[in-house]
Amino acid sequence: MKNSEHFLYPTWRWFGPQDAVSLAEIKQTGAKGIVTALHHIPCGEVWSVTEIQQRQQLIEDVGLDWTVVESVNIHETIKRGEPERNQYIENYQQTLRNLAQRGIKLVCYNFMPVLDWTRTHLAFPVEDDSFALRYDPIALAGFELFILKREGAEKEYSAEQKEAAQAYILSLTEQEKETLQKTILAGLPGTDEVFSLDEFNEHLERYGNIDTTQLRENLAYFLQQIIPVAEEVGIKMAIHPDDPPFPILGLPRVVSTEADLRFIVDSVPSPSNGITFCTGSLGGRADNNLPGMVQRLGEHIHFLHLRNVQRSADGSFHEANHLEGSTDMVSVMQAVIAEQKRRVEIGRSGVAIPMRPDHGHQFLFDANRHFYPGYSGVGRLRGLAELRGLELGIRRMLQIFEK
Ligand code: CS2
Ligand code: MN
Repeated sequence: MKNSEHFLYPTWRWFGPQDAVSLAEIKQTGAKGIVTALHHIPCGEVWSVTEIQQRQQLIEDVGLDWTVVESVNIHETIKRGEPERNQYIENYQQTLRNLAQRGIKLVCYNFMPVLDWTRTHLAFPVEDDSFALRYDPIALAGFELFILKREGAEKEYSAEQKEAAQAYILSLTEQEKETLQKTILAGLPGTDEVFSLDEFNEHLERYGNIDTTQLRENLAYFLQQIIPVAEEVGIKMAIHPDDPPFPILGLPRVVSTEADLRFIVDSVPSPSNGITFCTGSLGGRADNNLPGMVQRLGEHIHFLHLRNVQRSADGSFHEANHLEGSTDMVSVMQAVIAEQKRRVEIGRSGVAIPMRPDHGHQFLFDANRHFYPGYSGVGRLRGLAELRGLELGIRRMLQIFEK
């Protein structure tokens, strides 16, 4: 095996032909693989072999490959455990079979109710005058209590928190309030759709009876139906953690901690039942020890999202540069390389784990184009370059497959 085959496989998320970064440009970033999905197909429908093949062809035409599907999204009826879920699970199984037929064998997904990742600010200026994504619990509480007016929310906050949230909302102009609402209620990555307050409230109502235990059961049910099919066709499933990694807006979360991830991999033990290790999402909690989690859960990691967050004492965090912030990226990378070494030693496949820089700041020329939040060009280019440099440096120091 050539040593280069041991390196992490550099990938880049691309949202399809309408993405502001073209495939030809991605080719120049150092990425070799593309992470994408058929974002135009409504959640829950089967992805046909023809559609998959067409998208794959676009990618292969420029000399890249479609390495990871992120994501085949999970229909809300599956998350809520409703009778209609069985049809949607069948569709999901069929999509997996169709992907496998085209040789696409790695599928990322998440199990967050209603919303994907959630932030309160999309253009938070950081020290170097670039812009980052930010999560501020006071702003979220302000939205929840005084704009959304979610029933029962007031019981979840202390008097002090309510006061701070109210003061925050009162300090905003009408336009700033609207921006906050739009930011929190943004739909799935790869769309510009935003839920209205009514739509969102309707979604929340449907989760009225679903607590953490129930959501976890619904995830286990999904895995029991999906993993055997994935295993049969050689697909590896990789669950993405919650972002932020704690319950928000009254919605339960079950993929936030080491114990959650352990429950998931143990619920249906299989090489096909794995993890997307997203340091940015998991890093939103101070009690997640990320290098330790890589050491202990390493064998289940099929896909890496590397990015950093800077947590503050008030519970807020913003996305820091990839090698800065609260997560010790050097230790994470060291733990990842140790896991790769272990795979080589036991003769296991999947050594070149696909890795992407996940989000990036808006830097330099990024202001000239419309990117989906977090998915800037220069910002991610910098992240990928830094991460690959870090990887090479650690390999050289430890003399692990570096030449
Ligand atoms: C992203 C994910 O925020 C992130 O870390 O990588 O939100 C991703 O868009 C999906 O949630 C994965 O299913
Ligand atoms: Mn991620």
